[in-house]
Amino acid sequence: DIKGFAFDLDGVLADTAKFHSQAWQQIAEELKIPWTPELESGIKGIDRMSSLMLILNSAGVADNYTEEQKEALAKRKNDHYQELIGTLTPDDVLPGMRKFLDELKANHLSMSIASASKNAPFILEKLAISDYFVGVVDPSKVKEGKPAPDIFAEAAKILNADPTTVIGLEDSAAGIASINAADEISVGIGDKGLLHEAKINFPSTADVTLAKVRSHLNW
Ligand code: B16
Ligand code: MG
Repeated sequence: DIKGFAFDLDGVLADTAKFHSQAWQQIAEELKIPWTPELESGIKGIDRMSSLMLILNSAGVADNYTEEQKEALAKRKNDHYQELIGTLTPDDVLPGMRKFLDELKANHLSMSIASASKNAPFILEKLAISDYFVGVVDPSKVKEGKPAPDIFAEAAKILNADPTTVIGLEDSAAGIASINAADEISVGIGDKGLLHEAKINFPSTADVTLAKVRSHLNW
């Protein structure tokens, strides 16, 4: 039986993936690094410093920067990102998701947040959805980020549920890998080609309903 749901945040509940992308693109432009579709999808789900390394490595220039310079670039990206997410309102919950949260709540299914983002609590506040969740994984307290299982494993602990009874929702390939490695049931939202390792796929957040999840799982 299913006991609860672990939600990714960026790209699943909030339309913040575009802000991460925008803030990183500005850094890439300054560094004269071309922005590619691989970077666009590659930064999804992975932590801040890993995102910077992915961008620098795409141009083979990671060794040109000292640790201090990398820290400064990551901080500058985050400052810009925080300006962008400061504009979020409750209307920025992705289509269908508030309704889905209400459905889960009405069915007494508990929910937690499994985001790689240190900005997650702030975003939940801005969207006015903090109260749906029993807890938020603190990504600075887990050993390894996505695609490692740690973040989703911790999300199941917060739900006080066996991982096999937890459904994880994700928009990134790294996140689906994390859910599968944690032995949870993976739901991919977005490009099926990119998220082919998910157990269930939905083209967009607007397509996700409890009834459809139930029927896919014969639950
Ligand atoms: P921050 P998620 C992830 O959030 C984003 O997808 C990823 O692009 C970002 O680098 C990461 O959070 C860290 O975010 O810089 O705010 O700590 O998709 O796991 O909710
Ligand atoms: Mg995401």
